[in-house]
Amino acid sequence: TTATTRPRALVTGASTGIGAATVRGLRAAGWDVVATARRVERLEALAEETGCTWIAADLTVADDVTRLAAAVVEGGPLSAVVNNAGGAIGADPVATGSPEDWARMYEMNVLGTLRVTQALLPHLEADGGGDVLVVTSTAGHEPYPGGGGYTAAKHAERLIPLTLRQELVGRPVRIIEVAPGMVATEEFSLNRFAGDADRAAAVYAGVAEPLVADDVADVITWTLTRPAHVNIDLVIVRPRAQATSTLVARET
Ligand code: 8X3
Repeated sequence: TTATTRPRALVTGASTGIGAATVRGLRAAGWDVVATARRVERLEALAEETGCTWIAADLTVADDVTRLAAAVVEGGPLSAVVNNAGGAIGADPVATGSPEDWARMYEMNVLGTLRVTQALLPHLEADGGGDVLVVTSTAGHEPYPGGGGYTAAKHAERLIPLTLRQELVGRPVRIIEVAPGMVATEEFSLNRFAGDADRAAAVYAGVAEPLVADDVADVITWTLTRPAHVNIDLVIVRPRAQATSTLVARET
């Protein structure tokens, strides 16, 4: 890599929410960005809007990740992988949560990040190094009632950056975790509650000002644009109205 090469990132979960905002943020900061998600129409619209490129992939399918990684490598040097794809299913207590839901959340959040990271690490280390960023959650730091399978998956997911940072110490790779709390995005809570708009809206009801996707994208862009010797290990970011997963100030 020469000093004049533009940095280039892969952003997963780019069709909406924090992922789409991160594509916009990095593009605004002058990066080349490859966006990936399952929904082609969303990726096409984002490419039209931001000038990013895109590759459709389902990160729960190993062959898709292999194909994605090959196309990313083909496209040139890579400065960062932003592992943002993930999500929650339901808010059942441990006593009644479905093992299938727990497995799906593990697949999406943990194994998706693992596959993408494994596939692209060698390429990140080439050409002077690069960054692995994982968007986890405050759910990866504190359990809460009804968090069950999601908090379990997010705790497991954050073991990927925590372990990698030890395994790769001294190598030209920065390992960054960004853990957002309450972020009002278009789809996170809607997906969690299987399209139940009332339940999704209740998550943010009365909260003075939840974070929005751009707030988190801004943090992500900041961590990636520090000088190469500066590794931002972890940023926990919540709205001012939130102290913990369950202690949230609401206007009633
Ligand atoms: C989302 C934060 O509190 O809904 O990752 O688990 S929370």
